[in-house]
Amino acid sequence: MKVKTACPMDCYDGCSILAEVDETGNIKLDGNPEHPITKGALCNRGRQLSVRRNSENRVLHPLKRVGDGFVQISWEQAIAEIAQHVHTTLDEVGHHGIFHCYDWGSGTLLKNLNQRFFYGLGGCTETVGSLCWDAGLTAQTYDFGRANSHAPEDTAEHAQAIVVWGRNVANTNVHMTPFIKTAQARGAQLVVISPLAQDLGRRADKCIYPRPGTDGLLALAVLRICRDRDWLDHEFIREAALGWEEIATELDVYDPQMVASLTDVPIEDIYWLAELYGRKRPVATILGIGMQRYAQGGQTVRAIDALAAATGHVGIPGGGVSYAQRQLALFFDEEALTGRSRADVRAFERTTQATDILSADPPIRVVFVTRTNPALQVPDSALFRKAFASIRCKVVIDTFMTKTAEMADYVLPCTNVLEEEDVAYTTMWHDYVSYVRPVVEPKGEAKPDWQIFADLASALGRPDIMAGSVEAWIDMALSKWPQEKIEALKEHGFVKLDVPPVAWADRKFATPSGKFEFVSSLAIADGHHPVARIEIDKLQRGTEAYPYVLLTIHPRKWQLSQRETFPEARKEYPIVEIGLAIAHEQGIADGDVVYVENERARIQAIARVQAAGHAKSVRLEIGWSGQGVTANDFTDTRKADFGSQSAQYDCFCSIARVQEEEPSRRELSAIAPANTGQ
Ligand SMILES: Nc1nc2c(c(=O)[nH]1)N[C@H]1C(S)=C(S)[C@@H](COP(=O)(O)OP(=O)(O)OC[C@H]3O[C@@H](n4cnc5c(=O)[nH]c(N)nc54)[C@H](O)[C@@H]3O)O[C@H]1N2
Ligand SMILES: Nc1nc2c(c(=O)[nH]1)N[C@H]1C(S)=C(S)[C@@H](COP(=O)(O)OP(=O)(O)OC[C@H]3O[C@@H](n4cnc5c(=O)[nH]c(N)nc54)[C@H](O)[C@@H]3O)O[C@H]1N2
Ligand SMILES: [Mo]
Repeated sequence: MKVKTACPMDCYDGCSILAEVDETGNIKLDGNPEHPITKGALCNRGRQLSVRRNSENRVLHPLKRVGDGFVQISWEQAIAEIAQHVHTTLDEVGHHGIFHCYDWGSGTLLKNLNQRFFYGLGGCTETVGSLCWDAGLTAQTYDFGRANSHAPEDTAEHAQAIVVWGRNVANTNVHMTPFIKTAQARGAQLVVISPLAQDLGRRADKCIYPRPGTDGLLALAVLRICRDRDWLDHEFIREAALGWEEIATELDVYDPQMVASLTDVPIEDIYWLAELYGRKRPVATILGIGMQRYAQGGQTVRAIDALAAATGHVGIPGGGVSYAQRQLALFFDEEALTGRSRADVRAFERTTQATDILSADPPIRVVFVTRTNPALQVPDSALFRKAFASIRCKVVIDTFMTKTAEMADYVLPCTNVLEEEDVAYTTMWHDYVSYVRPVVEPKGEAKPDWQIFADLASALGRPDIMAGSVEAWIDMALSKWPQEKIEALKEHGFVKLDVPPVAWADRKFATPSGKFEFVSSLAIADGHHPVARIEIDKLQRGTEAYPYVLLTIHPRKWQLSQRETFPEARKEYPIVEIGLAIAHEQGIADGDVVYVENERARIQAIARVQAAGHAKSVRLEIGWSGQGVTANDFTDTRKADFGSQSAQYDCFCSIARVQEEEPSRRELSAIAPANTGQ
C-alpha cells in the first residue's frame, strides 16, 4: 500500500510523496501525481530521504563522548545526565546559560515543540536571524508590507516575460521549470540573471551575468532608463504607491554607462532589460536568495521591487516580484506550540553566534543543536567550531554523525521524516501544505525531537511542559482551520491554502500607508535610506591578493551539508568552477588542480573552466568539508544591510595552479572529477 507523505526540506518545492515499502524493507519514494505543483516528480534530494532512512551510517543509539571517541549509552542514562547538566546550568547561571542552536533542517510543524521545551523552563538563549533569506524578506516588508508570491500557475498562464533573478531554478526549485515551459510555449520570454551560468539559461532568450553583488545598480539603471523614456505606469504610481518623486530624483546617479562598467553587464543588455520592463506586459520577476547575500542585499531587492512597481507589473496577473510565500505563516498558530510570548529569550544572531557564545554573560553552559549543522553552515565556521568547543556540555540531535555532532558530548538519534507524523508547511514558493505520515518504524532507538524533549522535561520534574499528543498538537496549530480542511489534508495528503494567486491584486498593501512604498516608513524607522539606494563606495571588491569572487553555492544533487549518502560528495578535493578570465589570467586548464585561498583558508581543488558566466567568479558547493577545513572557513561573518542576514557571498579568493612537480598533483591525478554543473 502506498502511503502519502511529504518532503520536509527547507526548499521552495515542498513535494508531496508516495511511499511504498516492499518485503525486504526497501522504501520506494515517488512524487504524488495528484499534487498540482510537484506533479509526481521528486528530486534527487527527495529520493534520498529513503536512502538516508536506511543508511548504515545513521546514528541509531544515544552516544556519549569518552576521550576522543563515543560510546553507546542507554536513553535513560543520556536523558538523566543531560537533565543534570540543564539543572546545574539553571542553578548556576539561569536559563540564558542554555543555548538552543537551531535552524530549518526540517520544516514541519511539530519541530516548533523543540522551542516549547526551552520556553517552558522560562526561556533560553536561541538563534535568530538568517543565513538564508532575511535581507530580502525585510526589503519586501518595507515595500509591500510582506513577501507575497504569485501562484506558479499564474506565472505560467499570464506572464509575457519571466525574469529569473538570482534563483537557481534548475537546481533549487526544479518544479518551477514546467511552469516556465508552459509560459514559453505561449510565447513568453525568459531572462536569467545570475553571475554563474545556470542550466535554465539554456532555455532563456537572454542570460545576463552581472558581477556578483551589483544587481541593485543594474535595477536602478534600468529604472532610470524607464523614467527617461517615460515607460512608467503613472496610474499605479499615483493611485497605489507612495514616494515616486523621491526615488525618481535620485536615479540620476545611476548612469547606464557607469553601471555597465561596475556590473560588467554590456550596456546594450541594460537597455534591452529596460525595454523589457518598460514595454512588455506583464513581466513576472522571480527572485531568488542569491542576490541578497551581500552587503547591500536588502537595498538590491528594494531596487528590483521599485523597478517592477514603477513599470506597472505589481498587482496584475502574470506580474509580481515573487520572492517568498510568507502568507502561509498566517494559517498556523506557532505560538500555541511554542509559547514564545511568555518566554525570556536571549537572542544570538545565526551569523554572529560564535562571537556571542565567546562573550556571553551569563555564559553558555549547555547547548542543544537541532535541525542544523553549524560547524559547516555558519560563516567563518572555524570561529564557530572554536566557540562551540568552549561550551561545557554539547548535545546534538541528528540522524547522522555530522561535523557538529563529531564535536558533541552527547549525540541523540532522532527520527527521519519517513518515521514521523507531522505537517510539512514551510514551502518558500507555493501555497500547498502536506501531511507527513509514518511510512516505517523508527530505526534503532531513534525518537522524534519532541519525544526527546518530553523525556527531558519529565526527567527535570516538569512533564507538564511537553504534555500532549501529536494529534492534539496538530489541532492546536491548525485551530483556525475548519474541520473539513484538516480532514482533507489527512485524506489527500495535501491541501491548498486560501492564498490569492495574484499578490496585491486589490492594491491594499500591508505597509503602514497601505500603498506600495517607494519611500518606506519602516525602512526610515530602522535607520535606512528612505528609498532604494545602492552606494557605490560600499560595493565589496576583492584585493590584489584575492581578486576573485568566491560564491559558495547550494549543491545541485543534495541539500546543503546533507551529503552522507552520496559517495561522490565526500571527496577530499572538491570541484571549483572558475570563469574564463580567471583561467586565462592564471593559465589554468579544465581539470587542473588549483589552490583556492583567502585570508582564512586554503584548499586544493579541481578546476572546471566555465565558458559562460561572470568571468571572474568562482563557484564552490557549500556543505563541503575536507583537508581540515570547510567551505565556510572562507566566508566571514559580515552581514547584509537589512534584517539579520549573512552576507556570505561577499567573499574573495585567489586561484592558482598547483605546479606539476608538487606531489599532491600526482596523488590527485587518480581522481576522476564528477562534473557537478551549476
Ligand atoms: N538542490 C538543492 N536545492 C535546494 C537547496 C540545496 O542545498 N540543494 N537548498 C534550499 C535552500 S535552504 C534554499 S535557501 C534555496 C536557495 O535557492 P536559490 O534561491 O537558488 O539560492 P542560492 O542557491 O543561494 O542561489 C544561488 C543563485 O544565485 C546566483 N547569484 C549569486 N550571487 C548573485 C548576484 O549577485 N546576483 C544574481 N543575480 N544572482 C546571484 C547564483 O549564480 C546562483 O545561481 O534552495 C533550496 N533548494
Ligand atoms: N557559504 C554559505 N553558507 C550557507 C549558505 C550558502 O549558500 N553559502 N546557505 C545558507 C542557507 S540558505 C541555509 S538555509 C543554511 C542551512 O544550514 P543548516 O541548517 O545547517 O542545513 P543543513 O546543512 O541542511 O543541515 C541540517 C541538519 O539538520 C538535520 N535534520 C534534518 N531533519 C531534522 C530533524 O527533524 N530533527 C533534527 N534534530 N535534525 C534534523 C540534518 O540531518 C542536517 O544535519 O545554510 C546557510 N549557509
Ligand atoms: Mo536556505
